[in-house]
Amino acid sequence: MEKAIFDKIEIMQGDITKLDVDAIVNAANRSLLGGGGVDGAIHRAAGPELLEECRKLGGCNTGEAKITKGYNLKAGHVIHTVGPVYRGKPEESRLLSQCYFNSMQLASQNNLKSIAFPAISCGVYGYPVKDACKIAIDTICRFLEEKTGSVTKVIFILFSSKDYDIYEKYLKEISEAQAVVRK
Ligand code: AR6
Repeated sequence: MEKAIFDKIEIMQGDITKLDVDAIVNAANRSLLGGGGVDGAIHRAAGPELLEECRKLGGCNTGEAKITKGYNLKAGHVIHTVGPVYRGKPEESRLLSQCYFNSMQLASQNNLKSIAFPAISCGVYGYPVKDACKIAIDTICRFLEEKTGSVTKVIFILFSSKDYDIYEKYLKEISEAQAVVRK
C-alpha cells in the first residue's frame, strides 16, 4: 500500500455536525426520515429542509448510499448510508464495507474532496467497534488504492475517546506494518 494513502486519512474525536468538509456521512435507517444518534444530530443541525429532500429519495437499502445538500450544516453535502443491524451473521461485514465503499463512490461521482465518517452501525445497531473499525479503515484504504477519485481527505470522527483510541491503534498498526513491508 502506498504511504500517500495514509496521508489522506485522519482520525478525530468530536461531533460530526460541526465539521467543515464537502460531505459528512449519516448513519441513517432505511426510511431516511431521521432517527436518534448521529442521524438525529445531523437532522437537527441541518434543519427541516434536509428532511424535505430526504422524503423525495424513497428510502435506501442497507449498504447503499444517497446524497443530499447540507443546508444549515457547514458541510456542503450529507451522504446517507444505512449500516447493518449487528446480529453476528457473516453478511453484515460485507454490508458495512459497502456503506463505506458506496459513500466514497458517491463522493467521487460528485467531485467532492473531503468526507467525514462516523462509526456506522456502532451505536443503536450494535456493531462491535473493533470489528467495525477494521472494516471501515480497510475499505477506505482499498478504495483509495484502487480508484483515482476526487477525494483527498477522509476523516473518521468518533464521539468517544474509547472509540478514538481503537481507531488510532488500528491505523498505527497497519501503517507501521506497511512501513516494514516497504523497507
Ligand atoms: N458525531 C459523531 N458521532 C456521533 C454523533 C455525533 N454527533 N452522535 C452519535 N455518534 P448511531 P447506528 C456516534 O446509533 O448504530 C439512528 O436512530 C455514536 O456514538 O447514531 O448506525 C438511525 O436513524 C456511534 O458510535 O447509528 C438508525 O435507526 C455512532 O455515531 C440507527 O440509529 C453510530 O451510532 C442507526 O444506528
